[in-house]
Amino acid sequence: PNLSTKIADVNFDSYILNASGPRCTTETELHNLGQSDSAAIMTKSCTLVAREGNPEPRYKALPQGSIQSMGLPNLGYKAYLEILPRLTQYNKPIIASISGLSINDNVEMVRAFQQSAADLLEVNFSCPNVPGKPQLGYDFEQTDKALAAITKLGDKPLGIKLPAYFDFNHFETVANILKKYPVKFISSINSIGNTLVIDPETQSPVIKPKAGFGGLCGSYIKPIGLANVNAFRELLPKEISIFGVGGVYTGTDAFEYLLAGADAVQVATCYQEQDVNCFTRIKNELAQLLASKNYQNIDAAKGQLQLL
Ligand code: RRO
Repeated sequence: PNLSTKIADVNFDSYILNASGPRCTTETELHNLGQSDSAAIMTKSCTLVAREGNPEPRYKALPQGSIQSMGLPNLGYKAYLEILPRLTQYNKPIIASISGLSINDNVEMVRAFQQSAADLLEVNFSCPNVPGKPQLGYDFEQTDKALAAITKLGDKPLGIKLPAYFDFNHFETVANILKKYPVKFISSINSIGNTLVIDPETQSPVIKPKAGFGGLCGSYIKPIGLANVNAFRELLPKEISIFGVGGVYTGTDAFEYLLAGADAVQVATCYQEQDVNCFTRIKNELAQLLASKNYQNIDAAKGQLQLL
């Protein structure tokens, strides 16, 4: 089967790419993604100024995922503006992830990346791990205001990375805000913010920042990701593409997001715990599964969730 797909009218050679976060901060890591089977090169969310991030330990692998409070470690957006032209040799889409600490920061960075080698811009409305900074996507007034400011700065396809929502009123409210602006895609979901994992042996949290509160990732959050993708697929016009994110480790996981309506999937914890070979493996697994079900391509299976 053909695993190619489109996001915001940009062609992707396969359905599987890296999520912003793991192993996409340094130039070396980004070249590794270029040489891999990841369908695109997604960068770590950047800020105006370089950041070291939160104190360690700030990432802990768990039996079925991970918890982390990285705190936005990145090289600063100007470094990525310089690196991106050196990634065009891989002939795959480049997605710049932008995570300003204020609307003004996002305006400045979106403006700059509009003139860059990036093919798509993913603006992060859902970082849970900067002490004192709320997740933008949970403040609907600020979300509306931020979208008004960043969607009028140029023609590159712009999308936003959303937090998980847990109520139909919230799905509808967010969908109605998105529809007011030329948002070309959403990435759903970010880690589930402000969760707490406790080690009963040490009687301590497993990470240090924010008194142990961090973003929950991996298989634990797949049902939440599937619900968010499916709800937004029902509520948003087809012209808005959807990246499914959360708990993709296997071709079967990717297939579940495809049934829910995702146009492509992003891989975070699995890539962190394994390496770039995971993109090849998941791609092969998805191809085998689609073939066994007689689906010839991504579109044939997309949204084919069969309700009981
Ligand atoms: O760097 C982080 O702590 C981080 C970010 Br920016 C994000 O968007 N989501 C996340 O789980 N961690």
